[in-house]
Amino acid sequence: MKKLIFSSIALFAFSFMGSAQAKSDTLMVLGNCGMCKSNIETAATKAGANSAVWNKETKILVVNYDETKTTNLNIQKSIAAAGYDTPAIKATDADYLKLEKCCQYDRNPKKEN
Ligand SMILES: [Cu+2]
Repeated sequence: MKKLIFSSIALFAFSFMGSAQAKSDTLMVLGNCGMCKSNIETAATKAGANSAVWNKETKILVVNYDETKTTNLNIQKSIAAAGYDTPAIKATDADYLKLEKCCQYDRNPKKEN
């Protein structure tokens, strides 16, 4: 019985430690449609996010991740590689052009190139 109590305390402490590393961030990511939503969310989870929810109307992506497993920047890199500009990383033109026509969102019209 003592052993059982001890292991449940250990388990509790362990899960508490785990949650201390959980992080939630919001990122502005431009996109158009439901396909963009799945592209963006898939890219974020591929980079190690535990969950990713992008809102088509607000263009806000909410990611939850474990800081011991991935980083905000990692997630942004993955999203940029999928063709979407993020606050820290701009997608390359080549990656942007790989998007379906309907997904080629209006990029900053003042971009220089
Ligand atoms: Cu789209």
